[in-house]
Amino acid sequence: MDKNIDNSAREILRTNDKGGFTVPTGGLYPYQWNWDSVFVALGFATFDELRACAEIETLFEAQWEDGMVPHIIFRRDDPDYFPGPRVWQAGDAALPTSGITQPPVAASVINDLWEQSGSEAKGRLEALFPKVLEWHRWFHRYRVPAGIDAVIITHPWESGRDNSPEWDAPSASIDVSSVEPYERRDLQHADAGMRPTKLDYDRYIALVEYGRKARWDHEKIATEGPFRVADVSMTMILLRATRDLISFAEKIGESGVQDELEGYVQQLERGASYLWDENAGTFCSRDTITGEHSGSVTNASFLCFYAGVATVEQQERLAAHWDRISAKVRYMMPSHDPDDSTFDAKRYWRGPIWQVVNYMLAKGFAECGYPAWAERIRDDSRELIAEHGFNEAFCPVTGEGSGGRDFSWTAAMWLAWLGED
Ligand code: 9WN
Repeated sequence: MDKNIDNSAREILRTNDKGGFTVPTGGLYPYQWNWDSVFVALGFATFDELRACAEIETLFEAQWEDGMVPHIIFRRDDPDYFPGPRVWQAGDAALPTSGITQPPVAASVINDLWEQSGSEAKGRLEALFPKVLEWHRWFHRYRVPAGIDAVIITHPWESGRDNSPEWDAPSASIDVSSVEPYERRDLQHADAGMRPTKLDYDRYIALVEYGRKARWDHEKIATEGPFRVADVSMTMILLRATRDLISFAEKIGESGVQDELEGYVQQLERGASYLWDENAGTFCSRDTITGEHSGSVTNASFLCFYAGVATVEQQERLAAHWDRISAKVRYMMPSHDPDDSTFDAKRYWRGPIWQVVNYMLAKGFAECGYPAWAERIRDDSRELIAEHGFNEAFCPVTGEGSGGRDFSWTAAMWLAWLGED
C-alpha cells in the first residue's frame, strides 16, 4: 500500500464530506449525487464503517414516495451548479431534488458492505433493505416495459454516462427551440474541451423543462417523452443489483421477496438480449422510439460480465473487441470505442476512463473467468491515480486527468479497490 496516496484519498473524502453526505468534488459538483455517494461509501468503509452507512442513508432520505431515488439532492442552493433546484422544481420543499434517477448500484454495494461490517453497521444496512427494494420496484413499474424488458432512461444524465455517443442519434429529434436562456456553470470549473458541447447542454435542459412541465409524472415521461432509450449500463447494473439484492435478502432473512426478485432477474436477462446487436457483435443501448441499436462498443458493453449475462458466443465477439481496443490505447477501459469516428479521448464519456466503471468491469471479469482482463484494468487504474492524481476521469491515450480534481469516487476506488497490495 502506498501510505501517501492512501492519506490523500482519505483527505479528499474528509474535505468533500459536507456532514453525512459527500459532494463529488468542490465547485463543479456542489451537491450530493446518487451513484457517487454509493461508491463513496465503499471508500469510507475502509476507515469508518458507520460513516459509510450515513452516506447511503442520507441518499435514501431523498427517496420519493413512489420509490425513486433522485440523481441529485439539493440540500442548499449553490450558484456553482446549473441546473439547480429552481430549474428542476422536484422533490419536496424540505429536500429539493432533481427529477430523474441514476444507476442503482446501492443493492450491490450494501451487500458487499454488510459482509465486511460489524453488528451496528450491519443493522443500519439491513434497515435500508425495504428502501432499496422499493427503488427496484419503481424501475419495474415505470422503466422496464414488457416486451423490451431492458431499463429505459428518459434523460442522458440518468445513465451517468452523460454525453456518450450512444445518445447522439436518440437526442437528434429533441426540440431545443424553446429552451429558456441559461448560463452554464460547469465551464467555470472545467476545460470546455473536456465537457459536453452546447448542443448537448441545450438538449439536457430541454429534457429537464419537459419533465418539469410534466410535473415529473414518470408514467407519462417514460411512455410519451422525447427521449426513451433502453440503456445498456442501467440494464446490466440493475440486473447485477437484483442478483445482489436476492443474496442480501437471504442473508438477512427476508424470505418473502425471492420470487418477485427472481422474476425481475428473468425479465432483465431478456432485456439484455434486446440490447444485443448481432451486427456490431456487442451489447449496446437501443432507442425504443426507432428500435435502432447505437451499434457502439463502450465500457458499458462489457458490464455484461458484471451482470453475468453473456453467452459463450457473445463473450467471443466481445473478446475480439477487447483485443482490438486494448491494442489501441495505453490504458483500459476507454468509455468509447477508439476506432469510432465519435471517439474523443478527453471529452467526458466519449473516450475518457472512469474508475467506477473500471471497478465494476474488473469485478465482472474476475468472476467470469477473465482474470487477465481484471488484472489489466486494475493495474492501469492504479497507475492512472498514482501518476496523475484523483481526477474525475482519465485520457486512455496519455493518462492525463480530465474533468474535476480531488474527486470523491476516484478516492473511494483507491481506498476500496486499488490501494491494497
Ligand atoms: C450530471 C457527479 C456526476 C456523475 C455523472 C457524471 C457527471 C453531471 C454533470 O457528474 O454528471 O449528473 O453535470 O455532468 O457524468 O456520472 O454522477 O460526479
